[in-house]
Amino acid sequence: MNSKHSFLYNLIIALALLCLSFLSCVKKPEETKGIILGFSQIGAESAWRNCNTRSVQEAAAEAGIQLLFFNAEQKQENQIKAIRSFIAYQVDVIAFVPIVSDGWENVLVEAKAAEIPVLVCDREINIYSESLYAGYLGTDMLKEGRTAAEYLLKKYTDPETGKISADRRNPVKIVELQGTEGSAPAILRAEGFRETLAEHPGFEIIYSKSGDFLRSKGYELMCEILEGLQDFHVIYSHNDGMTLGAIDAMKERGIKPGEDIVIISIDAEQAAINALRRGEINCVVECNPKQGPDIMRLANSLARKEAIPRVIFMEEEVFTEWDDLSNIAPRGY
Ligand code: GZL
Repeated sequence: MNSKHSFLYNLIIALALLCLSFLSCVKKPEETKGIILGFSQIGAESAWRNCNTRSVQEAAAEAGIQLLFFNAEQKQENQIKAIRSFIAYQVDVIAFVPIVSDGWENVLVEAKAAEIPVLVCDREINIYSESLYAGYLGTDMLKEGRTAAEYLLKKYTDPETGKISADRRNPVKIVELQGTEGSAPAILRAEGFRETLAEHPGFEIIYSKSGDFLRSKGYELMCEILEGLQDFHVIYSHNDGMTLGAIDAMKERGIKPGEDIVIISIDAEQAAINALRRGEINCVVECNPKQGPDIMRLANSLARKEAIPRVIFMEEEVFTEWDDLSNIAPRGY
């Protein structure tokens, strides 16, 4: 980020804090009963993320919580700046979605020194001491990877014999579109997928690259793959945005997604469920973005100095080509 952008970002934070200070001075006493929650969101990279943001903002309003919300525009440095501003402003609780797993030690030591509890949301972090944050609320991404692999094993299992048709001589060749490098979803979805396939030598990941959870990059990677690779049988994509971009590239070349190539995707945004219903995706693993109400409940507990569970996973399910897809409720993202 160049110095001009950095200056602008700092200015935005300063102005937001100034406005909040002014508002908290002029608000009627009964309106300032709610706690002040500082929330650092990573950006707006996908429909999933935008729903996650809406969920946080709507739940804060519903709970009467004063939300100091900063969008980091996909930069960890902006998240660290925002958290430092929350500390300076002495918010009651800090919550953030760590864009990547590493690099949070220093700012979390500062929050601990300021005695402000921190809730890690959506993506997990790698840190030497769990005492530096109060707890994690998000989705079980290792399980999401395992679920994707379990679908694939079933897809290639002969229902009569129960035997898996893929073997070393006839391997199933897999292309993986990974999420943001260094992020918990990219790391854990890859790990869960691989560990589940590990004892089945007939499944080979022949290509794996990061599309940064972006539809545009999913399209670019698939163009690169289709122009370069010989043949492959499966796409395992870490989010629906990249999947939909890849499908665009396949259709431009007359390739039938879901028929010529088996497609497994994660998130379960509406567009992916619609593609599943059209037979263009074969399996959609849900990743639940509607974390706002739970975040507010936990923030209020932390503000009351109550302990919270170390890890809380959101409820989620999986939708496959074999299911009755008619009764899936509108996704809202
Ligand atoms: C997963 C979340 C991921 C989604 C993407 O919990 O962090 O980030 O799978 C989003 O769609 O961009």
